[in-house]
Amino acid sequence: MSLFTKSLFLLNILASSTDALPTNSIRAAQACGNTIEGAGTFMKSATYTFPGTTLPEGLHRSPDLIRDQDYGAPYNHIFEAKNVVVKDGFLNIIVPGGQNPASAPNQAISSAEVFTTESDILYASVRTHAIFSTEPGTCQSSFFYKTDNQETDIEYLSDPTSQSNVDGTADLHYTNQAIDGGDSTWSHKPAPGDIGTAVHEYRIDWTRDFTAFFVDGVLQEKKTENVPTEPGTWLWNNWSNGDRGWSVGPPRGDSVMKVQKIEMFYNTTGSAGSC
Ligand SMILES: *[C@@H]1O[C@H](CO)[C@@H](O)[C@H](O)[C@H]1NC(C)=O
Ligand SMILES: CC(=O)N[C@H]1CO[C@H](CO)[C@@H](O)[C@@H]1O
Repeated sequence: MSLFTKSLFLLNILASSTDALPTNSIRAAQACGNTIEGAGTFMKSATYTFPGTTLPEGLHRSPDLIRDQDYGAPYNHIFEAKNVVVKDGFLNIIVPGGQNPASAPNQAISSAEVFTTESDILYASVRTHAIFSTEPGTCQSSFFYKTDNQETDIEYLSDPTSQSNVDGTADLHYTNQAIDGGDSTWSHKPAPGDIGTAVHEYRIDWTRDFTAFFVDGVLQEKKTENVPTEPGTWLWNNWSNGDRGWSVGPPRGDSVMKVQKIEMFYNTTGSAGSC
């Protein structure tokens, strides 16, 4: 997928507006749908928590080998089921430390990804309550994906020396990938100081007109360009391919993205008549 679009981000940094958006208050359990202030009404919802040791129904582990080397990265990466572990109330999305990808099968860094069974999401408000790993050398994210040209992301680049962390600190990156092969709409902001120890809520609101990115209900960015228009899937992942322009890595120690809860309010192409 669009790794090297991302490496090119440095070349086309775009300023983005930060218009005030109302809060994250939700009028739930109405006759029909849930209304999110500023975003509109969503007909469907799902809440995922992680008691026990199995993934809740509705979420799956990805099995894919991603051939980043085709685009010039030092290594490939592979999403492996063993790196998705439900334990102690968290969904752990792991890139194991101490890997030697040069001698690994396919020169791939073992990584992890979870995706929704629902593959027909068209506009949503998705809130991920998580602790990100500050172990340098991965990209950890919550994102919507249909194709490389229909994608919106919140991503944490844990290595402060990534060329995309242009201010030298590990930032949160907010992106709508380019819908037309042109420039993506990308910006980044400082992450919470305790991103590696405390649960925060990372949220994307996606409507026909904009994407808006929030941390703990506070608007970080709102983007009206390159807003995806096609239905697709929501995903959470953690990966590394050694690219100094983006993920850097592989991480020395274990990188564990810990998700405590996911709340999704969304429409699908067919949800209009669902109540
Ligand atoms: C979701 O679907 C409902 C029913 O069609 C519609 O009224 C609403 O505007 C949609 N929400 C968004 C954010 O597009
Ligand atoms: C949000 C994000 O960066 N997601 C990436 C996860 O990994 C896939 C496969 O490498 C990329 O295509 C996504 O862009």
